[in-house]
Amino acid sequence: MAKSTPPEQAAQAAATGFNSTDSGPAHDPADGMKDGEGVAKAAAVGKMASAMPHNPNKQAEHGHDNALAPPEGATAEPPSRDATGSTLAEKNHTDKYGKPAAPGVNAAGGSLERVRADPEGQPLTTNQGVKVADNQNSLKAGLRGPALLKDFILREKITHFDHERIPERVVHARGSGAHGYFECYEPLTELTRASLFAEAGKITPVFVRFSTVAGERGSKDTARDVRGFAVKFYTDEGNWDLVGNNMPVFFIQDAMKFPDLVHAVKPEPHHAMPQAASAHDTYWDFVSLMPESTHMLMWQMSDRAIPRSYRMMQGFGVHTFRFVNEQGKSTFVKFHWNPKLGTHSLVWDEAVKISGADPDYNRRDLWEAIESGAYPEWELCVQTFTEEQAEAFSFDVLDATKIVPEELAPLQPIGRMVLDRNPDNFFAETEQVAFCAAHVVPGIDFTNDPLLAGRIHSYVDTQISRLGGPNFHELPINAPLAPVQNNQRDGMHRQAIHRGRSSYEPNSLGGGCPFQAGAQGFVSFPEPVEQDEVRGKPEKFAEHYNQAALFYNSQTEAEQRHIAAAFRFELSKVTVPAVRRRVVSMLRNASEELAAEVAQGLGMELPEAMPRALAKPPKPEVEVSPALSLTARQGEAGIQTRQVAVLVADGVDGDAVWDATYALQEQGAVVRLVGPHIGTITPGNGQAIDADASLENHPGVLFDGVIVPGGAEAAKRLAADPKAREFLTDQFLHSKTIWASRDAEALLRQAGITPQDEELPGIFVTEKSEAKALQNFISALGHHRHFERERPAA
Ligand code: HDE
Repeated sequence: MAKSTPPEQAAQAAATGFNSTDSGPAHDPADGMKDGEGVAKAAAVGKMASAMPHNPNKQAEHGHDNALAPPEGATAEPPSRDATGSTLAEKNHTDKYGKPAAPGVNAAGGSLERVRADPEGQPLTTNQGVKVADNQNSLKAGLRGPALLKDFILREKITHFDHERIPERVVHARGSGAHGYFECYEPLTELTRASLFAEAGKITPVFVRFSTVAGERGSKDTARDVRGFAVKFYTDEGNWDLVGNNMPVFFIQDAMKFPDLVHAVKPEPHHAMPQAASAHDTYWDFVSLMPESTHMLMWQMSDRAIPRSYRMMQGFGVHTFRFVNEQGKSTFVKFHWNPKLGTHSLVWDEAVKISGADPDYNRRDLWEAIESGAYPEWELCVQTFTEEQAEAFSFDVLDATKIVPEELAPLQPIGRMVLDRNPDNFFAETEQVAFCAAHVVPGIDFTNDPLLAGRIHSYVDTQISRLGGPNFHELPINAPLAPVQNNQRDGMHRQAIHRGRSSYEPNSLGGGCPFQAGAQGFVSFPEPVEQDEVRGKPEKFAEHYNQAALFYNSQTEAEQRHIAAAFRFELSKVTVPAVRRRVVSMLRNASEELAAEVAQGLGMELPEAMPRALAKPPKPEVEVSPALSLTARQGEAGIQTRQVAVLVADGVDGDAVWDATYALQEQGAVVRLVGPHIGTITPGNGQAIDADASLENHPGVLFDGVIVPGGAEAAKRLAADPKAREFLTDQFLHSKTIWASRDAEALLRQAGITPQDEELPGIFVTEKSEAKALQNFISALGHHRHFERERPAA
């Protein structure tokens, strides 16, 4: 018969065994044993582990009802802090290892404050904190002697420099970002349990990155391209990334085709040309074999693809998502961002010239607007509809090449986003930010859109190679404000130092923590699925042209003209005529008028219409939707942040210069005094003018409007300057607002502006610079463009 261990012997065993990191005694030490902290810790661990004689949640892991309402994980109160710690020695501290962990806190996350670095008043050091005495010279054997290998300071500096670059994004490599906040208008609790929509006035911090898609990191901003519009919401229930574009549809319907699309649009593999442009063979070859892209091509060939400013473009979530409320009820939702400044674009000739004059045009615009306090703002709107409504639509809401016209589901504004803070450091914030279509929060869920499915995988995967490992979520810009606690461990560049020895769940040695959150956590919407496993598309996906026609037919004449010109330009760059023919044959199914115009512009016969994938397309519910035109949103901000040039040269009417400048500035416009050179200009009256831009460094394409004030002498000088002529010609051809003094008549004529043109909208030529003329200029500038005067060839 086995004898039980006498108490003294047990105490003795405990005194040795409980301090061992290997095997231990058969019995928990008794409470209150005086054999040191190791024994006390062992007593506490034993007590905590005994509180979980089995996993009490096992039964609740089964069955449908439990799946919808998972139980909270089991925990046991630790009898002391030591019970869950990694080490008893944590109570010792130095400046480096600091104080013990605060219970429940992961200090690797949270606000960016914890990592800001400011060198004010500080000497230069190495990465090891050693002060550097001389930052000018490498260490040499004698002043003219060889450099020495032991120069650890030089080697550290150069080695770090050698590794400064990281891979650029596979797509959307070129981008610009800003911080800001989202403010909820009203509680949306009937629709969603997402905490950021729970209360009126609730503020959620955001980081936004706008981008082009095809170009490399250093490519121009004004390429004809889709723009990324990615928003990271740091909600109190975790990060939600709404990774959208400035166009509401996409080229393809299934993630399987994404690498093909991107290979086709990127520079061609043999000679790596063209940069940041879709105007080449492989792109048009691919899209013309993929007629589902027709709708997106209409958007991409429209002025939407050359936005005047990131601040003046819409954003779209593209896919249909789900809102899920507290009761688990789901509603389909589409997300739209509408800019307060309205939707405005460049024209193609202007975009091409800007790419030379200022390749950072959109980046600069965003930065300067925020620095000047003119914070860009968007309203977040949703379209919501039920599963039954969706089934009745003539198109499939899981098809990312289709919109839900606003006529079928109106926009409901639910909040606003303001960008009010530029990043401190482009690399640390804008470059390292990692958006991910899989980042959703409780209350927002996916649908079965097969394009979205691929995205849910792709984003995390790509960050692993771009940001060098699986811990990119710990980079300060990516770390959520909501606490992060899990059992993921290790990997490259780990920041968090995890206390305790359990890194698995369930556990009793960490008191059960971190425990599964149960119903308060993310519960996936239980969409019923019972079908054959197949590779294929639903029938409705086969209709490719109804919405391409809807888009084209909803545009103004000028917008339609621009679409035709864009197709003409892009296809003129295609070197294989068969590819051109194929595109035009595809366009015939969307708009005979457009196809004919493009064919004519390319000097080719109209080919047969492309055979349709769906012989008898359904009749669309909506054939014209005014909301699809850029003109539907003029904005509420008048001339705010619009760039106006006042041309100055020696002899200019100084009073007129300042009257115009002050009046425009008062209304929020940005005025630049543009001279033949920067620096001092001597006006005909008043004090000297300091020109802050020159005709050379700021050509006309960079401005939304121009004023040529009076002063015969100045007008003569400008008329003699080819750059001033080109300035006015571009302003005129790009349908911008021009106000010139009669003194500048010769300049106007040389710029191709005839006496008849002076009667056209947006052109003012006056004898004097009187206040009324200024008011006319300002109100015309508020219209942004005067396409009525556009010459068809422009
Ligand atoms: Fe992306 N996309 N994408 N995309 N996307 C990336 O992720 C991908 C798609 C979008 O500012 C990549 O971090 C797949 C649609 C934006 O950092 C990559 C598919 C929409 C950004 C990726 C799509 C987008 C990206 C490259 C089809 C609009 C830039 C670098 C299945 C709703 C985010 C990165 C930023 C970036 C994959 C299609 C928007 C490779 C597989 C549709 C705004 O993961």
